[in-house]
Order: sequence, then structure tokens, then C-alpha cells
Amino acid sequence: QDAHAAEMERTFIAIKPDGVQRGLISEIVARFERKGFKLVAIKLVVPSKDFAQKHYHDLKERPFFNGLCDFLSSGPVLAMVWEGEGVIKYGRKLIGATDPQKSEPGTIRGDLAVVVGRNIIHGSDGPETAKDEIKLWFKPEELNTCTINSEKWVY
Ligand code: FUP
Repeated sequence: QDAHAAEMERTFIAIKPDGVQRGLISEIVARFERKGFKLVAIKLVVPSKDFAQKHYHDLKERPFFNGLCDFLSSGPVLAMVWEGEGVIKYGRKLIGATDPQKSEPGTIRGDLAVVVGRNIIHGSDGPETAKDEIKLWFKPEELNTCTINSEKWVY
């Protein structure tokens, strides 16, 4: 069981300033928690613009990059690491399509957001990004390594 847990997949999930300001933290955290994913790290931070640019470096050529980085650094962000089998891909499924006009009802963005520039949540899009983003946002000692009691009932 422990060896299994040690190799478990992890993803970086962040509730952006719009989600925090709108009081959607508990609603969003609940969806990941109820699914059976495990919360490994969580903190509320106001990223600097420079940090936001690092987080979104893949998008630096896009026309919305500057506005996006201003937005991400405009207030508290709830940064989290979630763990579980298939959590990277399934986390994206819970989140829904980038543009909330196209996200299905039942997804976080589909249920709770209206426009792409205020789509309330970020989730890593693959294993490499997940690794990089977790490293950017968290120190190794901030990641919890305890097993939770419920795990033997999920796996
Ligand atoms: P996602 O992985 O779903 O967050 O989507 P992207 O990495 O493609 O985009 C990152 C963020 O850029 C989105 F969450 C919102 C913003 N964005 C825009 O503002 N306009 C666009 O046309 C596309 C993305």
C-alpha cells in the first residue's frame, strides 16, 4: 500500500483570484475530495507578476499573455497539489474545457464560470507540466507524505 502511494500520480491545481473572490474554494475543493483524490498540499498566495509569467511561460507568445499574468497576480490564488490514480487527466475532466462557454454542465467551469478570461481554475495539462508546476509553486517539504485512512477504501 505504501509503495503504491509513493508512486501515485500528482497534479497542480489552482483556484485563480476570481474563484477565490467569488467564494468558490469549498465548492471546488469538495469536488476533488469527494471523487477520492487526496490533498497533498494547499496554500493561499498572491503571486507576483513575474511569478505568474513563469507559471504561464508556455503562453508567452499569445496575445492574452500579459492580461492573463496581470489577472493571476491580482489577488489570492489557492495553490494545491492533488494525488491519485489518473488525477492529471481526470482533474482536467472535472475542470472542463478552457472556455466556459464550451465546458459541459457538471464540470467546474461549466457550472461556475462564463468567460475564458475568468475561468476560475487551473490544472496541469500533462505529467511534465504537473511536475514543473508543483516544483514552481511548492517546496518539497510542503508536500504531505502521510497516508489517509480512506485510501484503502478508494483503491
Ligand atoms: P487551460 O489549460 O484549460 O487553463 O488552458 P490554456 O493553458 O490554453 O490557457 C490558460 C489560460 O489562458 C486560460 F485558463 C485562460 C487564458 N486564455 C485566455 O484568456 N484566452 C484564450 O483564448 C485562451 C486562454
